[in-house]
Amino acid sequence: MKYFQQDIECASREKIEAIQNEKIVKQVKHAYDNIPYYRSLMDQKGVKPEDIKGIKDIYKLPFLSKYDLREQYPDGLLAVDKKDVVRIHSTSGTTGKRVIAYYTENDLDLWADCTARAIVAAGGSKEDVVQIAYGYGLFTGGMGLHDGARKVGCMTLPMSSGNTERQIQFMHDLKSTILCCTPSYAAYLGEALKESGLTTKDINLKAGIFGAEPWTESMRKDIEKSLGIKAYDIFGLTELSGPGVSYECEEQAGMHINEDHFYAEIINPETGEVLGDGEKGELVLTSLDKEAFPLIRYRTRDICILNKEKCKCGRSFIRMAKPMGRSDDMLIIRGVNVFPSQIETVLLEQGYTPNYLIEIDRVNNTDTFDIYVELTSEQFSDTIKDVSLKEKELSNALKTMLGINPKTHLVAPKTIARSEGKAVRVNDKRKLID
Ligand code: DLL
Repeated sequence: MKYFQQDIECASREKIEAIQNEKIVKQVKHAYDNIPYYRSLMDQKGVKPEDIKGIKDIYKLPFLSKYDLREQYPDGLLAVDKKDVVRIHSTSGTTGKRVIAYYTENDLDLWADCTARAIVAAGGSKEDVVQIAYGYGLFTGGMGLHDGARKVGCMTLPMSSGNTERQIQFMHDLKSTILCCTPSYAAYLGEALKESGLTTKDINLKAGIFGAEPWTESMRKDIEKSLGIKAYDIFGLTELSGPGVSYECEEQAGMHINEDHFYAEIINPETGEVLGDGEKGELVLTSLDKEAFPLIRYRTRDICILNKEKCKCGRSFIRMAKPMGRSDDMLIIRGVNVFPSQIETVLLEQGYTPNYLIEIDRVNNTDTFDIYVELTSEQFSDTIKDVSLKEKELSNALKTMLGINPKTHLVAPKTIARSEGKAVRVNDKRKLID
């Protein structure tokens, strides 16, 4: 089995556009009729549902952002009767109010199709044992991949995140073939496998489906090596269902957007102007058929590029590049824009692990910028004599990438806390807001 739903995954452009044209007209009317807040936004913009005759008219509609979701917390954007809602999920955000996303039975069914497509694209079938080590609960990762694996007919292990020893034991004893978790947890499981005395030959894993946070190509190579697998990227966000907005195929060259369910645009985040093909900007997504929580032109804050070229895998869905950070992940240190993903790229290029912590503070009105990087046991014994030289070399490489000079600290193995879910890489101690 190469595709889960070949008729749509490999459909002609005309067919995909026809589906989008039909769905957007219905979806705008649904949101306008059932969400008073959305109706007022459209009224303010002077646009009526009748003005939307197809997907090409989408630019006429207002954007939605996290601001609107907070304003309307907890259910101001719910478009169906509560009795038709069968589940909620919520974001892990630590600032402001959490986002609550609502699902009808049909919403869950279509979402499961999306994650099932991702599992099949990663080589999954009824023969597979899928170990799900994303968190279960309010986070969408666990249940999102779970429902997809069930649809494919895989034997599904609902491990949730954490309890690393048990993860390795079940992986070995139950012969898991596909692992689903965050890339940082996958890297940790790779380390844990080695420490347990097992090698990749002792387990049956062939693939991993990793997402929920930015990760680099070098991190992909590290994980592929430490677990003996092919690592696939998967993208999504709670507001738009969860994992499965887009997924990678065997070409590993961008994630195919499930265009029958989501319409993607790239805009200039400052002006809101829609950008042309191949231009880098903020990803804006529209859910074309969500009943309970129909977000239209939602600004994700993820910075990425769309690619409309045909993929060798045979799927016709357009692809999005790995989002290498959100506009709100960006740190401004001494006035310079810094993305944690840039730091990670340098660390991996220089042969370090992706176990690091960025610490920023403000002393005498100047930002301090420290990066703690963990050494492996081998590096630790090799480096101990010339730590300060190595630290200087690393600071120089980082300066070339970032434009500013961090103070790097090479630290002993196992001194930086591991994450079982999304990694925490930044400790910003500056008190910039009272
Ligand atoms: O992280 C949904 C998810 C679960 C995706 C499991 C993939 C796998 P949220 O917690 O709402 O939802 O966070 C969404 O995470 O806007 C991106 O900034 C980031 N993100 C998600 N997937 C990727 C990825 C889930 N593959 C936010 N690469 C998004 C980079 C990602 N960033």
